[in-house]
Amino acid sequence: MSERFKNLVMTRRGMLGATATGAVLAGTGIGSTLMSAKTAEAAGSSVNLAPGELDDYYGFWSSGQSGEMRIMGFPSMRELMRVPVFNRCSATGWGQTNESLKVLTEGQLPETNEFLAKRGRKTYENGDLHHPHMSFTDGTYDGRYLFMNDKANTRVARVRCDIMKCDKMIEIPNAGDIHGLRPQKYPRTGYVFANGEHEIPLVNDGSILDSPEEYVNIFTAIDGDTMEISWQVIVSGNLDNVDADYQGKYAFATSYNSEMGVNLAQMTEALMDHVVVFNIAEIEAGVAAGDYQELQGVKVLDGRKGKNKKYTRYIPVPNNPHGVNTAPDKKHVMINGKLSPTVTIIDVDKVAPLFDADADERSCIVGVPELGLGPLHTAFDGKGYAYTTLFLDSQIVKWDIDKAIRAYAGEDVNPILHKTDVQYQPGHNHTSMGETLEADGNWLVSLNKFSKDRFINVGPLKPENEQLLDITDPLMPVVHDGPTFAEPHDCIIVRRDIVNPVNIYERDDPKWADATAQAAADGVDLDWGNDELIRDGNKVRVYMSSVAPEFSMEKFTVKQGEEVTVYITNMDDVEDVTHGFCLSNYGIAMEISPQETSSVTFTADRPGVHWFYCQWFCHALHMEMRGRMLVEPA
Ligand code: CUK
Ligand code: CUA
Ligand code: CA
Repeated sequence: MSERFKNLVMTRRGMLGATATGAVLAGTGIGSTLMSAKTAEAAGSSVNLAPGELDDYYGFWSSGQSGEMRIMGFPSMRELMRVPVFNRCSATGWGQTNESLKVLTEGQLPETNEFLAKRGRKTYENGDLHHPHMSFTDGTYDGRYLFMNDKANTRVARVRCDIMKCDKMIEIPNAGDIHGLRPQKYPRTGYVFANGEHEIPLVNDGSILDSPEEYVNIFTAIDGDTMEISWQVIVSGNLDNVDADYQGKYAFATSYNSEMGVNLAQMTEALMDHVVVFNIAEIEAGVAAGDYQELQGVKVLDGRKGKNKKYTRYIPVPNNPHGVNTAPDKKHVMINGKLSPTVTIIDVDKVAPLFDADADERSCIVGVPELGLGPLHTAFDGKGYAYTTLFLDSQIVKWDIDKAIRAYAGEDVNPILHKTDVQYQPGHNHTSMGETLEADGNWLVSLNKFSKDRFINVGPLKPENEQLLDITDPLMPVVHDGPTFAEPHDCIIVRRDIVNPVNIYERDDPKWADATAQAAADGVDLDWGNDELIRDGNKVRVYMSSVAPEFSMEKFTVKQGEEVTVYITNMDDVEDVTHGFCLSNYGIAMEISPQETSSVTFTADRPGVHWFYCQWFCHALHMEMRGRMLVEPA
């Protein structure tokens, strides 16, 4: 693009942005059209990276009902990778390889295994991934793991940041549909907190429907290192979102259904719902003292209202609240009001007294700024400002935390600094490093639920729209629109020096430990890539390797009805030379990245010659990289 044309485009974009926010600007007295155009241009230079330029941040994106996690380059908003987690993946074989099936099934509940087996399946085939969050050490990201929830099938998964693959997944017993998820920020993760959103009978055996008083919701603490459940707490009301403090003392969870209603009218009946505060030290003491019942192998404590004030407290807030966000000032927790146009500010230092017998639960509230319609989530810049999404107003509102607190104390100050229109109906927003002590105040992304007219029409199903705002500018101009497929809810933006994935697998990666052990038992050393076909009763194990552009085996023969496992080791130790194994008309395909071993098991029930070919373009002779499986009829 020529300089002249670039300036023209930028100026026009800046002008449009200024027009869109014109009404809001008029009220604040900040800025002008000229200033907006100028900053959009300046910001544009770092958003629109030139070919070959690298991003400053990694973005880790949820994909909602697509079930995968996505890696974005940020701020360019280029989608870099899709990491299959709760979904199936045709490219990588996630959900099909033995290595992925182990991850997907080892944490499944016995009753789930039984239920799925009746449908001829080993694991769920869908997921709904809402909240990806990185492990913390001392209040900031440490680059070890990413944790994420599956609302659809009540699961929590972990992704290893060194290889960017899911290595653990557990189904949470007793709870109904995990929604909110956040790791402990201090001293480290530690616990991963997970909210059961949908209330169910405590023993959900089909004998109870219309006795909602026997329904419960469950808060779960998972050990992020082992991915085992540490404890659960029964609560009153449901649980929506959660966040942890920077002291390592509490977790805070919103409840929009404190009514324990089972339909819309009942769930929105009360003007006040609540935030549940979990006292981690007291809960740990309760576990140590044996104050729990054991349900499906988990220690479950009773933290319902009025039952045991040591474990939980219930802070009344308006009204069907949604997001919970702890500010990097280490002190304030924002509760986003959703049906109330307010955010409720909790002071963490005022929470301890709530656990005294007759304390007023609202005494920890130090501000309730009225921000606009439909506040859902709040992000931070580390400079004392907060940025809240207004779903109904389709705006991001920037406000001053200190002024909001002073206004609540009676001073005549307006905490609202600016509102930027977004297109349209934002859910989560997120700032660069914004949920850590290293919040840097550079960028904000608004994850908008509707794109409407922002892109050329693709039919009745529209993409969502993610917009990038430059928050170094007081006018917060929108500097980029990006369509995404169903349906990122949440994301985190992590400085790139924190994330250091490998380029090539280490041969002793635990991912394929089972394959290594089986090979050793069969006298095969996978590291040397030797070919072998082992017949073991009705089972056949085929070991081969790949070096571009050839599989080490040109052909192999099995009999109809035999259970065949193909193990392939990619002997290439060259960066970016991934091979695949696709077995035609068998519905089988998998990824084998440099120095990786992958395996897949299937029944050879279809006679004939079946080509297997490499489906990852790896070499000038990639098309020739193929071999034959002969299945002899029984
Ligand atoms: S939730 Cu979707 S907009 Cu699942 Cu974090 Cu708020
Ligand atoms: Cu190997 Cu394509
Ligand atoms: Ca409610």
